[in-house]
Amino acid sequence: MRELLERQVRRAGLQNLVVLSNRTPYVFHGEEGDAATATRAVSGLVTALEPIVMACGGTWVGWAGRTAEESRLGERVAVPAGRPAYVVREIILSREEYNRYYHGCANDCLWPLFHCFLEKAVFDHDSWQSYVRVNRKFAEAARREAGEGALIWVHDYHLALVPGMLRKAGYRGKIAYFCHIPFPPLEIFSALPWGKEILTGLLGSNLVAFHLPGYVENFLRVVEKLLGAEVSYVDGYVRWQKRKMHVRALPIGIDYQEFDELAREEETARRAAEIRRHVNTERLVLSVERLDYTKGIIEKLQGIEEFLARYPDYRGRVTFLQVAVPSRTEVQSYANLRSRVEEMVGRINGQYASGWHMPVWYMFNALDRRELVAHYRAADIALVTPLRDGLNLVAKEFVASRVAGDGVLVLSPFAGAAEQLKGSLLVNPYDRVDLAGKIKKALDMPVEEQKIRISILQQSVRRYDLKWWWRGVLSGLGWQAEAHPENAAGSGPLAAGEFIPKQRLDG
Ligand code: GDG
Repeated sequence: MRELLERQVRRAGLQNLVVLSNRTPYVFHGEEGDAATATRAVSGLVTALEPIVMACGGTWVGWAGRTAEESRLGERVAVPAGRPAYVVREIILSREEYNRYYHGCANDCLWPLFHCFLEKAVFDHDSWQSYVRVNRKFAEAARREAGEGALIWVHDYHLALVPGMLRKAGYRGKIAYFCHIPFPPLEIFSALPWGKEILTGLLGSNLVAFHLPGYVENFLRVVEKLLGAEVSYVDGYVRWQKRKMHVRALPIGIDYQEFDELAREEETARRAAEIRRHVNTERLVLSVERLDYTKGIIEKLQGIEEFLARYPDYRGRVTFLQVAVPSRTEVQSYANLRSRVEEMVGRINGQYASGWHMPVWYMFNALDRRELVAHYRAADIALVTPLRDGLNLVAKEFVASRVAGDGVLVLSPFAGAAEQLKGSLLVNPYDRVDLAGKIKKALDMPVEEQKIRISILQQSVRRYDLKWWWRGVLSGLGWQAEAHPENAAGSGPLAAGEFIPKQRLDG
């Protein structure tokens, strides 16, 4: 994988990669930015991007978890400790910026709005001003890091103004922007008081990319209506202020080989067997996600409760294991969500535990990578039921880790990944009766059918992997990128339908 990514970079003539995201993959602790004592950030963005930055080298600009009285540029640290592959350029936020830019604007306004939870979005003008200031700091840091032939690659909704700011400051090199979350329809986006500023910011890029064709269409429509720009839905571009920007749908892939190999290791198999012995159950149903309202954990627990009420034969035989990764823990509404989840787990266990059997096991922490893959292997079923999710990598990782070829993926159609993962069992996460029914269907599914479905899913996840995605980014920027025989499909303007396998099984 690494060699191939490196070859693609050489072929494109890319000399320096500067990645910008709100958070870096490392969280620094204490006074000094020290790679040896840093901890890892858990997020889909980090999982997806880090293998590329490890292979290409370059600089990753972002917040590494430290705040101070005054914001400033922090450390420049080569990571990982002992075998450095790239540099983290730390931005230290002031406490005010942390509260306003990060929580007030990014978490409380843009995150709910882009996920279509309009009623949760808070529009605070002071927070917006802070967002503008922090975006400027990121833009300045990026300019300092980028030399000749560089690509500045900006990620996610926290930094939407950066491309436009770079252009305004006279930067002429290539800029790409990737949005990891959904892009909302015009009717929702129009509620944002600073919508035009966000669009102007994004259009500083040469390439703006989203996971799905539907998000691309929403974006083009918004640009057309709010800015009056010329757009092409067929060829995927925007013409505006004498510049042409390409807009693509490029759903992120995972490093399939890494998950496959890790899952096959003896140590992982041994650990998976150990997990099964500990849980001591006939059937194990797994969920893994950050504790966030978009992930639908409450609704899923309601479905589990309904399942146990409706199908008494399964009581004492099925265990649901919920791994909830701590996220935005200092935000009151997230703390409230955690209390509600824990209260529901307690209630379900209180009602349905029998003997030593607990129907729901719950963990509020992150697992390390091997442990995560061991859990993917140990489970019979993965329940991935977000209310709305840009893509969802957990679903893909579960599929890649099923090295015995069995298992069932129960998936919400509101996860972007559902467009690619056609062998999954689709469920409406808002409907507890459907959830209960699909859990039963998954438990009753014959192994032969499981194997057909997993094999279809694996073909798709393997083919549209991380290399495919990176090649799509490079070619979207007009660079020749080397195809790999395994995933040689091109990436058209909207890539619509291209990544949807022909074989289908009904959910
Ligand atoms: C955003 C978008 C989009 C989870 N628990 C543990 C752990 N993880 C890793 C998984 C996976 C990642 O975190 C989660 O990625 P998701 O894609 O599921 O979700 P978000 O964090 O919300 O990601 C999402 C993604 O960006 C990429 O564009 O798909 O829609 O919301 O990789 O493996 N990793 C470890 N221990 C855990 O306990 N080590």
